[in-house]
Amino acid sequence: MDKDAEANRRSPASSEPTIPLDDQQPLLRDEQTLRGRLRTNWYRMDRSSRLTTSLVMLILGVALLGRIFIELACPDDYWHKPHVTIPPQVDEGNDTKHSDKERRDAVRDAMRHAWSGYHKYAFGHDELLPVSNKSNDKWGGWGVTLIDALDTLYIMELYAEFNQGVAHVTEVDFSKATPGYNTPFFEMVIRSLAGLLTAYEMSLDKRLLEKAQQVGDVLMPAFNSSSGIPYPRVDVNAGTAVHASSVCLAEAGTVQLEYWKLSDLTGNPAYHQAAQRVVDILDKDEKPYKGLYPIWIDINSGKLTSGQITFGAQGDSWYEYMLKQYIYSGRTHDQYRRMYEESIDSMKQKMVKRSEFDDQMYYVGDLDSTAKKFSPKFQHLTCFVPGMLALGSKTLNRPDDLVLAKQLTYTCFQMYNQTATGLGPEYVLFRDSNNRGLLPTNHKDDFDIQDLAKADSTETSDGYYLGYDRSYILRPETAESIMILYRITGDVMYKEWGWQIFRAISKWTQTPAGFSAYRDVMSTKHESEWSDSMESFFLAETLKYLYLLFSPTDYYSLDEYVFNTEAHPFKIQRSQDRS
Ligand code: DMJ
Repeated sequence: MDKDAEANRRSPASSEPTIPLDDQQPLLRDEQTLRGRLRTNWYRMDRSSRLTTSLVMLILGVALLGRIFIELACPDDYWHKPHVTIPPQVDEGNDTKHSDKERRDAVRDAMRHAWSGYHKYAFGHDELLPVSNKSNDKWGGWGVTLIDALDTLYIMELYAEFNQGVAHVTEVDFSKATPGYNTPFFEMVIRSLAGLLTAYEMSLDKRLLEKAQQVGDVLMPAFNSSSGIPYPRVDVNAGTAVHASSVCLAEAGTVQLEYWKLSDLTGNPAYHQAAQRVVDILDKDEKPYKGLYPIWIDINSGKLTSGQITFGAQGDSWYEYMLKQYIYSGRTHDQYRRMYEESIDSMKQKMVKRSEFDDQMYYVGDLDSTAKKFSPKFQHLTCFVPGMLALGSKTLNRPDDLVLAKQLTYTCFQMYNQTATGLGPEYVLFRDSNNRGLLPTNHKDDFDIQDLAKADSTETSDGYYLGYDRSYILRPETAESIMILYRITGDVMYKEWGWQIFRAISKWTQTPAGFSAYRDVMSTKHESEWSDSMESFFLAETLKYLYLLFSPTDYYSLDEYVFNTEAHPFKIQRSQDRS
């Protein structure tokens, strides 16, 4: 290029730079490509425009590199910070991005929501009816939801709500119940007595211990039978037990931890002695199989009757308490260890089966020792078993039990995972290879429900087994096992399972006032499936276990606390506490 041409190109007099013909030809050819066009524009700019453009490009480049660096180096949720707390009603879909803290806060918000609905519409009554915004007193009117929720509020650091509850409960006169109402002994021990004991152990508010003792005392007449086996109901106003000829295993054998703790805290051994007598009687009783106890007990004779054996309704927590009393005793009371190990060995031998359709899926069925029949029914209630096995495996060094615990937790999770709502049904029936069907499917016609109902009713006569029940009543057992499995194995998969379950609960059961039991886990009809019931164990157990799942593992550690069957954490006895 000659000097004149160069001068022309830079001429300030010209608005359009003039380009010599010689130079134009190759540039015109280049302009057919993007690079060419850019180069053309670049040469058309004056020096200061080129400088500004370079500077802008440099800044953009640095910003881009910075973003790439942060994407690679920072956690997934970086761009969402600062994050507001997720409302309890969360969106559908896969979500593995929330941190433990966000998940814990979401569970805490759910607790706050349930409590505030209860506070607004049902305060002091037994239960909130979360759809009609009314209340009931179906447990005698002591305010069981309030008592059951106290330690959950404390654990979640909802102290204002805890204090509201304490202020009320210290005014309740537990020597009275709704006139004509017969108070269920076991339910009020595991919910009310235990709830007051743990609220006391946490807050050290002496008024709570006084109230716990009052509840323990008004229920003690239950033990006044000729054998010492408790009656199932007490007439609190009359101060006597209600006469009955039989009681079920779980009701008689799941009051021991609570009365033992009451003895420890009051210094009065009579409570523990009365409860321990039941264990001694049943330990000596004849059983159809070593370690397996039929679910009915004759109150007069103290003998086990019937042949029905289950780790589900009416049997479940009896087995749980063998292990938990052993743990509570600081692993010193060997009777419980022996009884627990006998039970688990026989359960594994006679009641655990593997699905014929999915070889990863194991379950615990029911047994009728008289008819020598196995029922392939797996109850939601039985989903406490994997948590128990994992805890027992750690406590008693039984590694095989942990393997089974993982397999059963998988099945319990699948009971949720395979439904239309992601909620778990009351029970499922496993079918044999002639009759396909395993878990509830989206299509009712996949298997013959009439057949199932018939098969069930031939196995029992007490009317308990009603065939196929698809409801989810906000039960805790799967969340409980998932929390324990996470704490014992450290496998984060369990946190994802728990979060999935929590999201399903939020999505389908949350009402404007609380959370409601859901009639059919296969139906996505939402509100029309709400059955207007919120059991106190949802606040005492389900939300507590989920909260602990997302908390550090030393928060209410399994080494320091043993949870009663209603998830009330009792401090384990230290050697100096033992008499
Ligand atoms: C709770 O009241 C207790 O866990 C009890 O042992 C049986 N199940 C309910 C909740 O499902």
